Amino acid sequence: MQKILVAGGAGFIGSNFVRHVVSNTDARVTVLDKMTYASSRDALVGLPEARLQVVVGDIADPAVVARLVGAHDVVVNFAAESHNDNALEDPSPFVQTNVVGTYVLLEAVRREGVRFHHVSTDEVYGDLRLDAVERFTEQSPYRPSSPYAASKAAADHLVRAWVRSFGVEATISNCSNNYGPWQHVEKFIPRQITNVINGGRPKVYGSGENVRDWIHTEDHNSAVLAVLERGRIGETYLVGADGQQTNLDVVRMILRLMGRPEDDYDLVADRAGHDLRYAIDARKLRAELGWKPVHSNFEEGLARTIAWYERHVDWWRPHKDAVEASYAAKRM
Ligand code: NAD
Ligand code: TDX
Repeated sequence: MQKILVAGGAGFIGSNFVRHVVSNTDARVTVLDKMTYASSRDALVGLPEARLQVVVGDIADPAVVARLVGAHDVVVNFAAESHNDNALEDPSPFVQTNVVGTYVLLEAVRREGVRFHHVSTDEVYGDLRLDAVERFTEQSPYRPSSPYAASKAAADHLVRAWVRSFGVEATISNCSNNYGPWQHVEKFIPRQITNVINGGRPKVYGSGENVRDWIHTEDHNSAVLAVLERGRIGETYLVGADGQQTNLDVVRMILRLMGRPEDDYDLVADRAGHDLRYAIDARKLRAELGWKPVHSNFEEGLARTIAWYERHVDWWRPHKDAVEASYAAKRM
């Protein structure tokens, strides 16, 4: 694995993956990123120039993709429109990037015979009941509930079909909710931390009883690298770190860690079609590839994430007002 093309490498998880690869392998990395509102050049600053090249371009643009793919040994696809609330406002970029973009990458790796890894989400499996202990496995049926999840599910199906029909050497990982540095302030945990830093209150959708299975983004990326290096072609690996929490419990933890009363939050309008619970059974990844998370204490990881947002006000503040104005217009 000498040269890796990382699509979406300027986003929250993709940029962390680039750092992980530079620190843990000898590979050279090319980032292909459209530099949407969700990207950040700052997240790639400080990496050695000899190891990293950044190309601004769209994964759905066949010419750009064709020019790059053949010059690499591996393509990893993090590029996506990633925020559920945006997909409910306008699904079109989700279909374009997540479905058509993945198709364009698949056609290029098919032509060039290049190894492909596709980064996906547990949301393709729909949701689980709150009062059950069941978790998603690699055998769970696809049952996406939201436009975002449906677009990711469509992309997964394309990858599987390209493996079976064309012999493309691909793997897929489906991960649970990530947290950590460089996550956009539109997302749940950064939104609440930055609300508190700004002297405001966390905003919890609906009853706050919805459950998400949190994993630190560094643990997600060590899993992606393990799948790239040791995963079996054609296989899917679920990635999760046994981090189930209700949204209310996360908000109370943030408030406590930031020295505010635990009931100092607002319940706001619920998200349409809001998935109740996600939970990952990652036994295949652990047993087959020997992967394990290092950030197993969620409260510690959250405290470090809070400290990071406190130190990086200059990075998130320019985006904060617009994000909050858009939520306020929806009473969220
Ligand atoms: P993000 O929104 O922070 O970053 C996405 C990146 O993709 C941005 O840099 C953006 O500019 C780029 N991009 C968007 N459209 C593009 C296009 N057409 N061409 C090239 N680049 C484009 O997203 P994230 O949270 O880092 O998620 C990365 C991947 O991981 C996504 O595929 C997402 O579905 C998946 N995932 C995310 C989570 C999570 O909790 N955030 C969990 C599981 C899986
Ligand atoms: O202000 C908020 N208040 C709130 O209660 C926001 C922004 C969210 N929420 C709730 C909705 C969810 O139950 O918090 C939970 C997490 O919300 P998001 O951060 O929007 O994440 P989610 O919709 O669960 O999807 C995330 O995980 C799976 C990522 O955004 C996806 O890209 C990934 O695939």
